[in-house]
Amino acid sequence: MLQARPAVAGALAGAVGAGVALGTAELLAGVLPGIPSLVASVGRWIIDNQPLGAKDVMVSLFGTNDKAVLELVIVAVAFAIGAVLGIVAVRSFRLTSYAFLAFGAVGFFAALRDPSAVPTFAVVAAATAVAAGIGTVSWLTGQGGGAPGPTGAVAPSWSRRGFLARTGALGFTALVAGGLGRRLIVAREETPGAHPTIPQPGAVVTLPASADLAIPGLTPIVVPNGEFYRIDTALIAPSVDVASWQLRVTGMVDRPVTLRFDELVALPLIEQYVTISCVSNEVGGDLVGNAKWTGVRLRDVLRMAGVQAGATQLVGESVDGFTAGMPMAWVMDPAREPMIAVKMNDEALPRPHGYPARLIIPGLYGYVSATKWLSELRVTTMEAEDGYWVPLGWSKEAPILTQSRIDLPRRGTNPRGKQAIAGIAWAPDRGISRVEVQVDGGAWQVATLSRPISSTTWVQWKLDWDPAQGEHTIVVRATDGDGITQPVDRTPAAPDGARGWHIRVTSIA
Ligand SMILES: Nc1nc2c(c(=O)[nH]1)N[C@H]1C(S)=C(S)[C@@H](COP(=O)(O)O)O[C@H]1N2
Ligand SMILES: [Mo]
Repeated sequence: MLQARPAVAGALAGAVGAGVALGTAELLAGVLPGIPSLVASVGRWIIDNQPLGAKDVMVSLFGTNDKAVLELVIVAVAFAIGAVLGIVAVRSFRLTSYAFLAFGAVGFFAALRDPSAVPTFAVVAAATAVAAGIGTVSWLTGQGGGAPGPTGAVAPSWSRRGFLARTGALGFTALVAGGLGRRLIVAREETPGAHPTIPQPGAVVTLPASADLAIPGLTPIVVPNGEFYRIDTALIAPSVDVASWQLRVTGMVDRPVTLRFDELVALPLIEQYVTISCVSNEVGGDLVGNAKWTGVRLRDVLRMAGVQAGATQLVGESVDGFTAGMPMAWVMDPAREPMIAVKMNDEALPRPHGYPARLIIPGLYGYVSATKWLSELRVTTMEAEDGYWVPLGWSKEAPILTQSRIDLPRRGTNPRGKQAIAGIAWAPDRGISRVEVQVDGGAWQVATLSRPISSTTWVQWKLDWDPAQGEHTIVVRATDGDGITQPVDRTPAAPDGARGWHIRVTSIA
């Protein structure tokens, strides 16, 4: 095989070598917590250095699968580079070895940016992965090991079938190792973090009766943690150790403060329902959710440090370097209660949602407020610093815009008979005062609202409907607590949130 088609065989061997290297790295990352996934580390590096508008393109093409696609592309590129290196190996094995080493180094340095990485572990993981990759290419091509033949090459005397069988077996093993490693990583992400006992909050909030219209198929008023939308730049949620976690308050303060987790939750605890939304949520989209958050008052912590006059911005930084910046005036406005949340719907914050502590600021989009895996509160000025997404073209200030969404009837075809047109509407923290529905261009009809939990949360709305057979067009618009109705004209999500009425075309059978 190798003698007959050296380029094809080399390419196969190289691609499998790259696969073995990645599979080894992923498995090690799955088994040992201090070792970050090389693929995810490289992905994160790409995300942090993305060109303007790249995220919008990815999200518009792949929705919330954008990160999975990014990782697949990284793996595919690694295979392609491996194939080229395999061809090179047949001529110069040394060059291929150096190239593998170089890629191992790139992976290692990318991994070091992960705050949970233990550098010595990461070195060992990268070295093991590189060695496994080089060893694979060496074995499959017969280069680099054993006594060099007269031409400097000792191609194995395997038959074509023998070569393909070995290549296939190694490739398969690499796939299994990589898949297993990824499963272990995801399992770790889903394992709830330990919590030192959190005292009961002083005042407990309960759902008012009729807060939920309880219509089958309609989004529930409180979204369970497992179904809550997730958006962040982390390919794998940081696994923070609560025992060594600290929150620092720095910048324009009288006394910088550092709090351990037990010190944080020793402060008075409060609960509130708050609807949070992603600025990337298109009209009709599902990047929005409502949960009960338990935590401490952000202003209590800021008061411990003493915010100095002239401070106009608060930046929340996460353990993995993400930042969200918000106006200090928004945080200090007594009309709302910004919080450092440690629980979500009565459970410890799930790792994907920011364990052990995150910010929840009523009324602001997530990217300018809701820092997960919170590690630092920086008191500064608006001019001094931009949060993560601002240089990428998103607004520096971004209150959540009023939105309404139709959940029922569903897209496509629906059965005839009496049913509800229903959905949700939100305008935190102005509240929703009215929702109107228009069917087939008729008069606007006022929908029934669920009893609002508070002005920081969304409401459900419904309108009874007994449709005739055929196609129908339904439009919804909401009016917020200030009496301002959503504008009809659609705008894209960038730079400060999507505007426009949600329209659903449905066909009744
Ligand atoms: N550390 C960190 N916090 C973050 C983000 C992030 O990328 N990293 N993304 C923000 C954005 S854009 C949104 S919309 C919310 C989403 O919170 P959720 O995933 O709990 O729904 O988290 C915010 N907090
Ligand atoms: Mo977001």
